[in-house]
Amino acid sequence: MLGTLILATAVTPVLHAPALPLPTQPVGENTETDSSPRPGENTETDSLPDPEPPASLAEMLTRIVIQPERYTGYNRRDWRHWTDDDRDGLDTRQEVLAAESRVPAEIRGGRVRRGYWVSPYDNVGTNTPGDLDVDHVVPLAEAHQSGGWAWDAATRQRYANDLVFDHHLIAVSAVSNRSKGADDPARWRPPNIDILCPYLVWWTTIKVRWKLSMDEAEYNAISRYTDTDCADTTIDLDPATVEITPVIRIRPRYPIIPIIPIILDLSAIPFMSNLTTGPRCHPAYSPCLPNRPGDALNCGDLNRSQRPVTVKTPGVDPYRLDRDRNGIACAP
Ligand SMILES: [Ca+2]
Ligand SMILES: [Ca+2]
Repeated sequence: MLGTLILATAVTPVLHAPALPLPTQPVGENTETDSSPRPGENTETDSLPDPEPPASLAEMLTRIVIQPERYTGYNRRDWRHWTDDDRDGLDTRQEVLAAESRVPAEIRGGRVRRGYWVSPYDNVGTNTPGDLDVDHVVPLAEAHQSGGWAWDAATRQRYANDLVFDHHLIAVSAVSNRSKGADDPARWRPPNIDILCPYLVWWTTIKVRWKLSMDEAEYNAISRYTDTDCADTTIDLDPATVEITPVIRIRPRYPIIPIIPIILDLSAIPFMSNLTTGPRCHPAYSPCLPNRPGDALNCGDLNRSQRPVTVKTPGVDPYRLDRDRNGIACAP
């Protein structure tokens, strides 16, 4: 990855993880199992100047706009990820795995087959890529609700595949990533205490780079560490921000329905029928999950209040959340 951002601490290095024994089990081939603000409100923060490196966490936070987040309209499919932008045969996930392996990664057929990784969230080591998720440190759902809702498709794709900042995407144990879900630091922080300050700096840096806002609880959860635990954690930022292309489009979200003087049965009109009878919550799940056509939701899109998910009827699981088919999915 192109490392233009460097994490440093003035007193105690905090980025390294304790040495762990190398797992000794053989690595089988192909073991990888991929595993609000009001509408129209502008979240752009173009007026902010780029920070001068190095910046402390407290300084980084001064560049953040605090405002309510927008919890509607997110669809993971709008954020095209795992592209191969440099056309070298490795998609973004494979690029991250190859870059973060602590030994030279074995690559065949466009996939990383073997290496050695230590998941920073929980200090778990593995040489099996299938044990790992490549995590968006600021999840796609969080990016959507804190400003990405206004971006065009190309900007979302660049965000979803950002390899410029080394800590935008990181390889972590699938278990730790599932516990994180789409939570921000108000609700989830890594269990490995050694990585807490770097994590908060990565999180804040990503929000600054991509001009994303924070909600008040999120901001407060991070700022409580700025003068104590993380006071000495700094980051070099050069360059700071990326180009954001908002969707510049002023037109109604739904087709304009001509005014009909007398409508006795709205369900006779297909579009109106959807509006009047379509359930907001997907009928297969409890608690309420958004009702979207197709496979358009995964556990990483859910907030803590939405997990665990109960599959009401065994086997009826359109989003394929319940991998072990026990009726409970996305357990924290
Ligand atoms: Ca590539
Ligand atoms: Ca948030």
